[in-house]
Amino acid sequence: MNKSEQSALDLLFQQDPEVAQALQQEDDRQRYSVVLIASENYASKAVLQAQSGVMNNKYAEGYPGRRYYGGCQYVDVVERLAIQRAQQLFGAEHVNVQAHSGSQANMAAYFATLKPGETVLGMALDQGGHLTHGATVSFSGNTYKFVQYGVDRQTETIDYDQLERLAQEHRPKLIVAGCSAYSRIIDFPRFRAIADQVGALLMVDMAHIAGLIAGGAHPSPFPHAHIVTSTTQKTLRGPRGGLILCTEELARKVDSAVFPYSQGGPFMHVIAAKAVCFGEALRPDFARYASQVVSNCQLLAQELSEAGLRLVAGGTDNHLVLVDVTPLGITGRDAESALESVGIIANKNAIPYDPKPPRVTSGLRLGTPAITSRGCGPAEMRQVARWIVQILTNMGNDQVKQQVAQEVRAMTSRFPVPGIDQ
Ligand code: DSN
Repeated sequence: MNKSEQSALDLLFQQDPEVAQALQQEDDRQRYSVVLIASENYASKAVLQAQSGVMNNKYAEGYPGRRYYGGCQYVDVVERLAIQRAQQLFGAEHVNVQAHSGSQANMAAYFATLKPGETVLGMALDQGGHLTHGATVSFSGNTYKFVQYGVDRQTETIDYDQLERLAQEHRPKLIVAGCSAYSRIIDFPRFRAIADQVGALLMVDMAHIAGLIAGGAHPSPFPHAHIVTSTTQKTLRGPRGGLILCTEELARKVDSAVFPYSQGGPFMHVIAAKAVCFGEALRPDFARYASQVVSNCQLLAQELSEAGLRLVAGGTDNHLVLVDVTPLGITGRDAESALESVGIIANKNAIPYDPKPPRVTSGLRLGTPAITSRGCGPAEMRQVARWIVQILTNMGNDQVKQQVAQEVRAMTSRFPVPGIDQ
């Protein structure tokens, strides 16, 4: 923390010690944890600075050059920069950077392409999809007629033949590709071919893999998708927020589905931070980071597999790996909490065809974006895999826990925290 950041924190401690203390504790928690949540990352200092700046104060309904408030000349600059940089990064015809989150980006994408009650194909949440891809507890599953596809029981990879059959049978208006717990490459050309067979539009929710796509470590959904949604905080390593990219043909519908249809004033401070994030992702070192995220994850997966753990879909091509912990005689919930007790932070996750409920689960989702951003490489991946195996095969052994907790503390102390130390 530099001098001016310290004095800002001191000021907050004087004015609101309870909030300041929680911030300080969260800072420490992030510093001394091995963060393996696949959707989390460490944003840079530049991203955090833009996001906490004066643009927080500005109302700017509308779009650059077409606002409903005065005083928008500087927020126009950052929104135009964010749009241009995202276009360059992903090769999209049109970009909307105003969606407040991934779920709101998906909501706007549906509003732009569907009428209530129309049929959509989406991947089931318990097979690796997302709440907003048609789960009945989400607006998506209630507003539209979602038909859910999933993975093959044997290979645990997307069952494209089933997808094709469902498309032929239900003639959807839209097919949604994209996942929150799927470790293999998504075949976007195959999705598009199936969409074309039935005259559907193809939407890709690339939230989890956006940073890999930007860095060339996963095939791009362009030019296959008609509309692409994302968050900016996951592998892309930006501020928390949403993003929509689409063809020129859908541009007006997408913009009006965001504002005025589903949102009011855009978060201009977040849009400024998105511009910084896209600028960072355009640099050559971002491609190195993206490729390291994948190679770190593959090494972690290989080490876990060699130690006897069962990996869903047999391994990984991306930033996450899903471990079936049932052969160890434990649940995902047990695994999450045992690892947390030694400073390794991951999340329980349903595995395909999981008989256990979502608050228990049979799986553990592990991801490498955050530890890669901290500079960890092969040696640390081997070490992290050893710790995970030690903890999960010695549940309730306090001596093992104490030893691993000390080693976690020692390792995390050696790696600077992006956004906090550098
Ligand atoms: N909650 C996010 C995740 O962890 O994958 C998806 O929105």
